[in-house]
Amino acid sequence: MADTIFGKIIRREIPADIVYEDDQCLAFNDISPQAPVHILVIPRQPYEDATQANAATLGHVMQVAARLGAERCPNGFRLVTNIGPEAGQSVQHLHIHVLGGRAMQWPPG
Ligand code: DGP
Repeated sequence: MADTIFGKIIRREIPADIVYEDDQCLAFNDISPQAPVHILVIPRQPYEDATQANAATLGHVMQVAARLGAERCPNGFRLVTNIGPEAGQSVQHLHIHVLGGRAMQWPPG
């Protein structure tokens, strides 16, 4: 698949505010935060979206996202992954948004 800006972050070719990493994934603050806490969790493997990732990778990034949310947002948080143009996916590398630190609306826009 095509390289993306997130591939450059993984390879440290461009800077990012990294808050967590392990052998399978990286988590960093979103450049355009939509909430006081807005972290992106991405696998090192460049799957295009959640439909392409294997279960172990998807499970791992979701687990890391949930742990980061629980650590930083004691009153609750939201995990989101956008898939495709109508959902607003702008980077074609699987990423889980961790959003929290304020009350959320439902349904999302
Ligand atoms: P999505 O719309 O679901 O594809 O979310 C992509 C997110 O990626 C969006 O919230 C902005 C963020 N983003 C895009 N480019 C960069 C970047 O270079 N650095 C960081 N930290 N975040 C980025």
